[in-house]
Amino acid sequence: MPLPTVPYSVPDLSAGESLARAQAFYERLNHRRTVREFSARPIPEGVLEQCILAAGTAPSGAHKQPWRFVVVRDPIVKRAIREAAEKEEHDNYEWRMSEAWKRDLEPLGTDEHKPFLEVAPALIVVMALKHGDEGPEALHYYVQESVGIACGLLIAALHTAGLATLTHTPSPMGFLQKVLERPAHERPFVLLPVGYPAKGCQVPDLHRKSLGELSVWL
Ligand code: IYR
Repeated sequence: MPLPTVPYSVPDLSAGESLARAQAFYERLNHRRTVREFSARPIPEGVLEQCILAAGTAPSGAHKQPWRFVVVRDPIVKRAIREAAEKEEHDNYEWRMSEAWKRDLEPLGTDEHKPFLEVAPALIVVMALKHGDEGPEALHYYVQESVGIACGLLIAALHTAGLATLTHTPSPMGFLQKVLERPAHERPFVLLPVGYPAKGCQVPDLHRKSLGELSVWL
């Protein structure tokens, strides 16, 4: 049965207003940087809730909304996550990652130590739902694509709210399911430490692809 429909339109912008908004949005997002040093400054009440609602506006396969956002603020849980993540990352840097991979990461200065997992006031663990909460017969479609889009919106929303994030993908991530006591159909997808950059925080002076490099127009 098709859903009932409701009227829909987009704001009727002039060409100039359209371009101005597109430019302003790009400039705002281009200011975003992944931060690895966080301060303990608390996040204002209600901000994470709004950003998660923004993430939940993402399109998804058959509108199944195959995501859940687990917000961790409890220092004991943050410490458990840090300990487990550092154990996995130790093995990654020690023997699981190729030499080429480690060389590629060198300019970014990452290593197996993840203090941000305890210092950042909140960690958002984005879960991809393999199927609906009702059970395996509640099928989900294009889960990776859908959750990936939701993560992009979440990162953009957090940035817009003046917060910094780090896109952390400890690997393998199975430990998160255990530490967070989540059911088996919730698969950790990405972990975002969220907060404010530490005083004197530095980020690598990296450059983004130009329009010519990142697009093809036919
Ligand atoms: N997961 C490891 C390694 C790592 C991999 C990529 I690709 C990065 O962009 C950064 C780090 C870690 O978190 O250190």
